[in-house]
Amino acid sequence: MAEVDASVMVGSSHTVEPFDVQRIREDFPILRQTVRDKPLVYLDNAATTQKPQSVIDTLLQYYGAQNANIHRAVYKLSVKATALYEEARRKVRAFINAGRVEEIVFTGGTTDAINLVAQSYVRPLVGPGDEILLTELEHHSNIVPWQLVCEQTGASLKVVPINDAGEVPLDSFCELLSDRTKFVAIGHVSNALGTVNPVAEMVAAAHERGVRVLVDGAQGMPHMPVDVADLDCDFYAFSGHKVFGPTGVGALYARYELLEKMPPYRGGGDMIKSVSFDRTIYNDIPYKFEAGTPNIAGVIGMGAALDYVSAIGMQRIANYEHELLEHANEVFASLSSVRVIGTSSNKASVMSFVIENVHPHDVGTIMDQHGIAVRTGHHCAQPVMQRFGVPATVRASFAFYNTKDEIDALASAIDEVISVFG
Ligand code: C6P
Repeated sequence: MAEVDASVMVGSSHTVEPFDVQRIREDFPILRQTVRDKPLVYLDNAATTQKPQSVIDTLLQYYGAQNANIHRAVYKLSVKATALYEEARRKVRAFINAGRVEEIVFTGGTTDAINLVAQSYVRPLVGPGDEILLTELEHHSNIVPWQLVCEQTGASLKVVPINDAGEVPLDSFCELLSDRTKFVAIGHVSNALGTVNPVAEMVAAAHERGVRVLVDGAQGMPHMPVDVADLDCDFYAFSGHKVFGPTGVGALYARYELLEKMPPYRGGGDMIKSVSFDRTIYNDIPYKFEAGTPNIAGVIGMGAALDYVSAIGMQRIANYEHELLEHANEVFASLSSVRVIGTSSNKASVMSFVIENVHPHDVGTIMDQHGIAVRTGHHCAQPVMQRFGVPATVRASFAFYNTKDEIDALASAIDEVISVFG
């Protein structure tokens, strides 16, 4: 199993070691490959992140030596698999500083977690005349579940507009909070633009009116320390695959007292204490919300991923990524015909851009010729594209294993695009 450099193992607040990105890259086997005889430059981290060897080894170890169903049997293998699964829950709790382990529900990812809250908490809460408040920055996963609730209940959506920098001004948010607002759902970090929302302030403003808040943390978790106690949010949703773990798994943090009162979202095995045709008694939280055999390997692998980034230190990751973003800002400033979309001063490491008279998909194809992986399209955030009057952008999203050289390679490829189409 690849080990993290001893200098990296030191906690973020104690270390004086420089961020050794070359050493860190060695932990990610996929980064060693070439694409069209060029080194892979993977800049699509907002879509999904690559996996360190320790996560890959954890999955191999699980399927090779530990696989059994959980919570169901007394034999040794099942007891072991159950222990590993529950250990991962404790890791998630500690990672986001939730108060209790019962507040962590494993889900299929962010989308699944948001749908759980929409159907189990918000649907019974709202009716005609009530409003659910979102922002114009949201990913479709934090829009469509609320539209479904509105169709089901007669409630309506209110949307806080973004400004030209791609930010949600706090005063605009506060203006739209009203007596009709029954729930708020906001993204921590925009996947399309990288904007970091002032989530703690937004939560505080909503709480002043007694309104509960869900934070879509899909893009927050990979880039910065997340402390749900500091944010004071009521729900926080994230995906394992965006934090260097497996796909198809994630978690929902929800306040204990809310989870206790919420009805189950799905019925099936493991979410019950007893079943008869007359009466079913549901299991305790969080199991009440984990019907059926879960993604056991995925959960355990996600725990290994959180161990990996914790060993580096989330604050060190945030600092290094900020350096990358500053470098990208400098490099992009010298590129003609490029319009960066999303220019907030508080951004995670995302560069979304368009090149004059060139369709983003053509840009993506030329990038691919250089071994550079970027996402082109609407990024599942069509309202953001509509706001800026573009059908699509090119999005380069950086992780802590990316380098300034890779950003320079991106800039050279952009230069080539401009000369080819110019
Ligand atoms: N964004 C992107 O390329 P899932 O698919 O459930 O793991 O995550 C959904 C999701 C929810 N919220 C935000 C802010 C997101 O960025 C995403 C996933 C990917 O930007 C795939 S569309």
